[in-house]
Amino acid sequence: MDPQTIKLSVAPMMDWTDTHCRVFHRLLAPHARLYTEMVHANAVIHGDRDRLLAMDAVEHPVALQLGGSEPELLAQAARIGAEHGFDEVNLNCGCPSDRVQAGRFGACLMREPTLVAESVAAMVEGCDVPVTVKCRLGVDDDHDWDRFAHFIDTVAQAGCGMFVIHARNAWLQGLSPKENREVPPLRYDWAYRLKHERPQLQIVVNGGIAMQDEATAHLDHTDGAMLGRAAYHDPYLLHRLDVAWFGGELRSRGELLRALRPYVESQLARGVYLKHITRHLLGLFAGERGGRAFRQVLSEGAHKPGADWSLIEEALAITESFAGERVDAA
Ligand code: FMN
Repeated sequence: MDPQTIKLSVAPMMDWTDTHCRVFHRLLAPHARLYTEMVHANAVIHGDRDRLLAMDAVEHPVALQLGGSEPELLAQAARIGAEHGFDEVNLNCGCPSDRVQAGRFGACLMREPTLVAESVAAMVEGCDVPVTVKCRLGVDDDHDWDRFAHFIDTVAQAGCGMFVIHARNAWLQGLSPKENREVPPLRYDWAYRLKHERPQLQIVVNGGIAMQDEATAHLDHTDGAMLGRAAYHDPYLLHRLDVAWFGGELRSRGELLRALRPYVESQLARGVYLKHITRHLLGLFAGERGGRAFRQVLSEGAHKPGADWSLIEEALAITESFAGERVDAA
């Protein structure tokens, strides 16, 4: 995979990284790799593809994340995803929720390297885009480097050249998915060691990255940094990172948001409710003066019938009423 396109990425997040969110993130970060929410292979095959695989042409490079553990189904879903235009298909081996465990996919697959390797081999065979894996370091209290490395090597041999490492364990018992993103300690050094010992693999590190300097420091040891919650709650961080790493002019929040207008209006014309788009914009002024009012105007107004672009202008006007917006990389 082109190393430039994996330096910065936005994590797959259920209920969050839908197509509207990704179009917004693309505007902020023209060079980032974007990921869909996880879609189960069965849903891709039998479900409403127009909805589940909805994607706008501006989103590229964009990866479809699949859940599942049946090689044939995954292969079929990967083929459908690639034919739909996704640039990468990623297999979820990191999600710890009970629902996912019952279906025998997500993080519990870290205990089944052979099955993951068979799945990856089938997906590689079934589609013509790169197949990648997003995983944890291990499950429960399993902190065995050799077991982790064995998982990676087994899956790499099956044709996976890039791994996104959410650098903590998943605890399959006793923690909610939310706690599983916070409680198990982060071990970035495992992702670094993987890259150091297996330089032929592309390694993207993920988990708890919330500051520009921190994200930049990861590039000394890995091929890329993937941001999840911080990108969603403070999307301007994506813009700052994109400009810092790839060059270009830092644009103001207002300018960036106004560039979304043609998209918003085309979606409204198609019958999409404004609230489905504005819910992803709420954090744009996080930490800025007027940020709370911006959030409030958008979240309250977008639910009203007939809400349109003028609501976004109204929210922007509040932020602009505060003396001159800061665009420096604070
Ligand atoms: N990880 C996945 O691999 N697939 C998902 O569908 C997925 N859904 C998520 C939904 C939410 C709301 C959040 C907050 C996280 C989700 N994750 C999912 C985990 C993120 O991709 C990421 O690995 C995790 O949040 C750690 O990164 P962060 O600390 O930068 O947020």
